[in-house]
Amino acid sequence: MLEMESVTSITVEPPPAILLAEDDPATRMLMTRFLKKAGYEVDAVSDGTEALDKMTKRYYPILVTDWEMPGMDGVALCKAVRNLQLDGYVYALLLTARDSKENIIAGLEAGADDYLVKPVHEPELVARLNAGRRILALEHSLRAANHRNRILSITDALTGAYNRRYLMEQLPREVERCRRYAYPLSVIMCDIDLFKRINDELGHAAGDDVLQQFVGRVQRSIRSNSDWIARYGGEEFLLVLPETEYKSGLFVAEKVRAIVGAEPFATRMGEVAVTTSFGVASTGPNGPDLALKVDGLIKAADQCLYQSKLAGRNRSSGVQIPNSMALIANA
Ligand code: GH3
Ligand code: MG
Repeated sequence: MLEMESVTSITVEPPPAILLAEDDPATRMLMTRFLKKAGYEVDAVSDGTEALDKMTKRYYPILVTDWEMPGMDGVALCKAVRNLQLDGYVYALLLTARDSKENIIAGLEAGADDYLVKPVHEPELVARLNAGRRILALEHSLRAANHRNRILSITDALTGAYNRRYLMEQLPREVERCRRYAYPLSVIMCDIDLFKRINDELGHAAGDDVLQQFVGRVQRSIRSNSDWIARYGGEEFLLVLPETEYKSGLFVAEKVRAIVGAEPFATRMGEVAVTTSFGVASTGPNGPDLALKVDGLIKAADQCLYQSKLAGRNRSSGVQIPNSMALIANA
């Protein structure tokens, strides 16, 4: 069960790192002392250009910048920071001796979130940074929620495998990548044998247990950093194996077949023996040609799966799709 993150978690999170840009050495030292005393990790620089350079190399959630500095000033720095693609939001606090309304408006419009009029009053600085941390915590929880939603939207809720939406989004990319780098690609259509009988004899919930455990067994037997499995339909799954040629694809299918068949599955209604049939479709060793589309690859795997079923189930069949375009080009 996923838990919502609480905004109040800022009390337990360590204080975020601060980048301080201040050209006056005495103020820089004083500010660094204030910030460190409040528990922050501080990197201090003396101008806007240096600050911007540091910002591109590391993510600082909080920027405290003086307005007037030689070269790039604080306002230009805020503007530039807003145009960077960073890992998260930067809360920008502008220090200024200019406290006229026009100046404050100009600073906020340039991208500063808040301002502090010099000379800096230490408790006010700490209070304003705490307000900034509340904004950062909100942004953090929003990002985390977006990430969770993305995961949910591409995952099959029952088995934890990727869902069909992800498959149809990601497989064309895999095909394209293998084409560009001339790597082979194999896909394996897997279908649990006589699954309807398991449902009929043990009930739908026990059938669900089998589906879950099937995916678990498959995931434990493939390369976790490159291979992946998606639920294609009810009890049909597609295994995607980048950089895998035909022979290895068949080998993986046989390995998974052995792992599924080796031990019965423990369902809530007792143990049940499960077998699976496989259809492997692979590109040539130098990757897919221009004519090969995802639909063709899946269809080829499906036809091989059908052959496995016809031949008596609990087996693997496969095909290496000929490079038709290469043949034409060579002719
Ligand atoms: P074959 O060996 O030819 O593949 O036979 P089969 O019984 O596995 O194939 P069939 O297509 O006849 O039956 C598939 C069954 O899978 C029917 C359907 O009710 C069941 N099924 C589909 N999705 C789910 C699910 O999420 N949970 C459960 N428990 N069963 C499902
Ligand atoms: Mg089946």
